[in-house]
Amino acid sequence: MTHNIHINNWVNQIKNLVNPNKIIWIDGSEMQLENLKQEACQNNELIKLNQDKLPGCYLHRSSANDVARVEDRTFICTKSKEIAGPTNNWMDPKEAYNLVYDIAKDSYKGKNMYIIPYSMGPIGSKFSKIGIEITDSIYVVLNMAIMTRIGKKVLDTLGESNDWVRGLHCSCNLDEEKRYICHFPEDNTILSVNSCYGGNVLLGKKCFALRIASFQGQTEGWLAEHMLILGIQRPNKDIIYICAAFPSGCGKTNLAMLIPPKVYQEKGYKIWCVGDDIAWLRKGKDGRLWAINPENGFFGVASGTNENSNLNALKSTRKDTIFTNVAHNLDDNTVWWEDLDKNPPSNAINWKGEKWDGKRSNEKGAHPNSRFTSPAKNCPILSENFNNENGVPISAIIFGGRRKQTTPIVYESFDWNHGVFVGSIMSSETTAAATGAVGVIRHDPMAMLPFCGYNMGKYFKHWIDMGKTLGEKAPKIFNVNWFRTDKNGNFIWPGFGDNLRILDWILGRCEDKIQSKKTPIGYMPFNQDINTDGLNLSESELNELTEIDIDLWKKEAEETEQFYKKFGSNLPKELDEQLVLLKQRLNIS
Ligand code: GTP
Ligand code: SPV
Ligand code: MN
Repeated sequence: MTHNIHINNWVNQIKNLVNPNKIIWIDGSEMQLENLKQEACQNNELIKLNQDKLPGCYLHRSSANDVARVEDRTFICTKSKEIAGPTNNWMDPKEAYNLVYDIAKDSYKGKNMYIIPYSMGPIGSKFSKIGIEITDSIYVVLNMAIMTRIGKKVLDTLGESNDWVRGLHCSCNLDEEKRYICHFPEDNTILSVNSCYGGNVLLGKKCFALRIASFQGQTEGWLAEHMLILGIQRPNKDIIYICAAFPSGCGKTNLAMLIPPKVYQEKGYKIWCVGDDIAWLRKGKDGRLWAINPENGFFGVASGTNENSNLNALKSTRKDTIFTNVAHNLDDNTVWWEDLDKNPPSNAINWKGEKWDGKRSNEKGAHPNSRFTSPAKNCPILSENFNNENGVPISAIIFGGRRKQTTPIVYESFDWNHGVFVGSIMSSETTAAATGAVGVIRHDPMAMLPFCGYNMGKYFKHWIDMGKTLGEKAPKIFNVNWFRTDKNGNFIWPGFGDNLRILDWILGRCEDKIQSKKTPIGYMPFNQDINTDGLNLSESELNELTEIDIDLWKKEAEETEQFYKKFGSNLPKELDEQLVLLKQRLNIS
């Protein structure tokens, strides 16, 4: 399908390795995708759902041992361990190629080899980058067709160039012990074996658009971040765009598609979604920071998504969507997940493929990390700038995590370097998006711990340098926490749509319209500046949300000091200085 000699050589090399039955180039045509859906239904890889209620929708169940990203089996394979840094698993590239090629050898025997040309970002935009993924899984092809821009036109745009990312995925036999997700940022290559799940195998997403792209961004002067992008429209004002980095399962999709509370709707507030997971950020011609969403769809958490929490996300899933690991309602051939509504189906199959009575069973019908893959164009509030090849200008960057204590609902950094510090000291509870224990607090700087493709000390320095490049035009940096709990363990803040009340304060600060309180950790709102109209939130609850417990923060500073030690001389001096300043403000001698 292409004359590009680099691609054809690589395809040949991989063909000889994996030994497929047949090679199929994915051209992006509706007909080809339709045929693949039919074939997947015949193989039981997909189940066709009720086409009246859910047109174009399918259900997929992954293997029970393969339901989330595997961070302990994800590797950055660079010449030296130091390039990968202390927060990544590292493997010597030669060793990694040998190991993975050995597993991949002949693994396509009797199977088809699908070649997917895809673009991260609008095809042809100077912000965009191209990848080729080879896979033996129709499920992967169909998901990539939703999540990225695919097909022949991508190859036409690439022409003879060798500037593209190689990605090989082999399902093999889903052996956990032989599962490897290996990245070779020095040769723009990704190898993924023995998984068929989301972030492990949709190689355009976390593997390319974050791990490889963050490495590219460091050398080329831009940032690849685990961030949503949204626009906020207020009456008689220009739309303001912001980015927010929260760890996996901590509310990006929900914030990106937020529905304003009634009092805000009445005033004319509207939210426009540009992206829900990944942002590529660069300095624009006007000197400001501009962002594009490199993806073309949403791979969102299904569990918990409902009419009240996120109607826009729910609506996005009503057509042309692939559901993974949700419950199958046999009565009407639709899907169900926990908290979709209060009426679980009795006659159903759970995510494991077992008979399941939702009214009686104590087990969950959907996996907590069950997902929907929906085209971005389904989103009722998709921004008109979604396909804009220049992206959108960013006025504020927000960091945030899932913390029961310590971190207040919102605070603002004193300046860019302090903002980088605020991002670097982020900690958050782990969620079901990755295998391993859930609810464990860990450091997750900028929500990039599992996704930074190089030494995080150098990554912090790159952030500091971006601030220097942007100067006066740099966005303000904030931190939020929707997840503070009371003594009974209940969330104090209502969250979801009401998060707009906090965004509103943030915009006021960006416009220098609202006064703030200076605290040891940053600028904070006065209670009267948080609009609580229509909320059932007492003054004392608001005080709890904005409380700074100095003892807990002293612990936080000590923790940070320990964490920073990992980076040795790669930690930029600016962050060391920020830590000293924080300790001074907290009166730690
Ligand atoms: P990934 O796709 O894994 O990157 O996750 P995400 O960051 O997009 O998180 P998502 O918006 O899917 O939310 C994950 C979980 O957090 C869901 O169960 C939501 O119901 C819950 N959640 C999201 N926003 C809020 C909030 O404001 N308050 C509370 N209490 N829960 C929230
Ligand atoms: C995440 O875990 O942050 C996700 C899902 O967005 S995955 O694509 O599996 O990485
Ligand atoms: Mn994510």
